[in-house]
Amino acid sequence: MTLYGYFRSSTSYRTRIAMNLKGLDYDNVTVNLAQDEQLESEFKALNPQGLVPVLQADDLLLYQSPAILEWLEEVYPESPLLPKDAAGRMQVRALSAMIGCDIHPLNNRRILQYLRNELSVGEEYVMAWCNRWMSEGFAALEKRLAQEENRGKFCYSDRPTFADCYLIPQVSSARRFKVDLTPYPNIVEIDTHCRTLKAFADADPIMQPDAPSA
Ligand SMILES: N[C@@H](CCC(=O)N[C@@H](CS)C(=O)NCC(=O)O)C(=O)O
Repeated sequence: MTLYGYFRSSTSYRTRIAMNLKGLDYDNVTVNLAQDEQLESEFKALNPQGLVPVLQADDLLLYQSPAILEWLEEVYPESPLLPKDAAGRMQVRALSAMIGCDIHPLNNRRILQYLRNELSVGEEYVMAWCNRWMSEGFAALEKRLAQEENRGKFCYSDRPTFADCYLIPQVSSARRFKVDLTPYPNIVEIDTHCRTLKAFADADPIMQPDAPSA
């Protein structure tokens, strides 16, 4: 399989974590978002939305990371990333959607570039925008995690699920935008635990071939 992505893209990062947790091998193709390669016709032929990730699996071209994760779960059921019971699956998908639908899209590059370049919003206010939506999203997520009776070492139970694949990249992004994480002890605890695991560590942006060397 070939993953078209970018080292710092949260949606590529969540896909890498899921693939690593399932022990799947894949090649990386870099789509450099900093150089707007996602908008070039060559990439738009793969995904007319001009968004990474895209996963090529034989003659299948998969797009939209939530759909990619679901496909991986169906086709590679070993090391499941969803609980066995319907209520558990609902909970994991809901926690994932809190991040994937309601936090990440507001802070995506194209949104921030629009604020900067077309609305002439200064960097200080761009940071404030990101902080606002990440903090609000994390506050609700923290409450959910604190109340979740099935919370274990991970967001749900003692096994990693989709929710952890979504959470860890979003925490990375929050750190990059200097969001204060002290009000979210459950989130920080899960993040700290996940980062001790190879599947998560290998998916980290700094470990990717397109990451700038230190
Ligand atoms: N819902 C899509 C969102 C994909 C997405 O937003 N990708 C970002 C990187 S994390 C991107 O390609 N951004 C390019 C841009 O904003 O121009 C998914 O989950 O795959």
